[in-house]
Amino acid sequence: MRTLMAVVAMVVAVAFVATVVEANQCPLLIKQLKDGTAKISDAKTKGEVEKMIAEAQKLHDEGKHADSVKKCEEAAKVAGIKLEMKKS
Ligand SMILES: [Cu+2]
Repeated sequence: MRTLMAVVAMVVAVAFVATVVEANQCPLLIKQLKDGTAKISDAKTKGEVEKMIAEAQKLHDEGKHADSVKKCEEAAKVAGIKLEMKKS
């Protein structure tokens, strides 16, 4: 019983840390995207990327961090930006 509780506590702790790391990841990626977008000269691409950044921000605000990171990766691809992921 004692072992089971220790395992449960461990799993909860790991899940908690993972969530915090993910939650911190999005603003970091969004910042990189915003900095990179400033250098895009093509107005159409720029608008598209800005829209995706806004969506990523919204997903992050809603707590959907994994989706937000995915959206950031998509935006980076369109923008031609290489994102630096935070190492956990
Ligand atoms: Cu987030």
